[in-house]
Amino acid sequence: KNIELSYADRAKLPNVHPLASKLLRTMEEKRSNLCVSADVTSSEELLRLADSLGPSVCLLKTHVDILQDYTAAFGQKLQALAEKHNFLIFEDRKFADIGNTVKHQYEGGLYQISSWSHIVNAHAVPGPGVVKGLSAVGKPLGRGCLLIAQMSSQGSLATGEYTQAVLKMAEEQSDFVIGFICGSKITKRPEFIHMTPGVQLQAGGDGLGQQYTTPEEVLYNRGSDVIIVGRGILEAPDRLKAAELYRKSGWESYTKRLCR
Ligand code: S5P
Repeated sequence: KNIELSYADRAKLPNVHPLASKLLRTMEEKRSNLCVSADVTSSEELLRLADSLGPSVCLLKTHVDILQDYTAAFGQKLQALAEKHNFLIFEDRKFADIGNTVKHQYEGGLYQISSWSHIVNAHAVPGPGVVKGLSAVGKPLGRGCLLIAQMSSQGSLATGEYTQAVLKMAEEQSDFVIGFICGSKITKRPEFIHMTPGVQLQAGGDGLGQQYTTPEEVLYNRGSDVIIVGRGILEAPDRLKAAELYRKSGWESYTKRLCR
């Protein structure tokens, strides 16, 4: 009666993107649907964080443009840690311009994001050209993209018909789009991966519009696949202990969903 596929089953689907497949396999192997949002401003600290939390996560999310001390070696160092601990890197750049501009922003500039980040994300506001531009750079490198279908912040305009249009855009470029940033599952197509930010062990907010829901609510009730957790872990007295708490909570919610 249960038609819910496991991460491992989904990794083997004939039409799954190779990078999505890799992520799903990693999630199964590490029993982790946790993406840590490493929102710190020192690259040394970020790299230490990646080394210590690496074993607990399937994915590590960065905001490279908040680093005070970025150097060109950063990408290589983070990649080495990703290999050491078997996680993927997701630069949360939220591209949102015409294809030609995002192509340059993705490949060039100071950060050369495409050279070190397996996954990036984009707003769908500009139309399909934003994905075409990113794809021109990322596809030959085996990279993948998430489209922002919904946001966790209060008053977000990404709802309803907009979310549906994002889904359609993803379906039309599924050779590069591997999933979504969203609050809940938006498509039954099991090849797409749903990732949800705004997660803490206790529901609430941050005073600047962020809204938090729990791992269980996100993974069990709302059918998402990956929880993205920043301050819930970063502001904990013991970050590793907190990360393991989120990993276990996330994994339990997922296995409970499979047995439903
Ligand atoms: O809708 C969104 C999309 C993203 S990618 N809401 C979000 O909060 N994010 C990102 O997730 C945000 O930029 C931040 O890096 C992280 C959430 O961090 P936290 O500290 O609130 O858990």
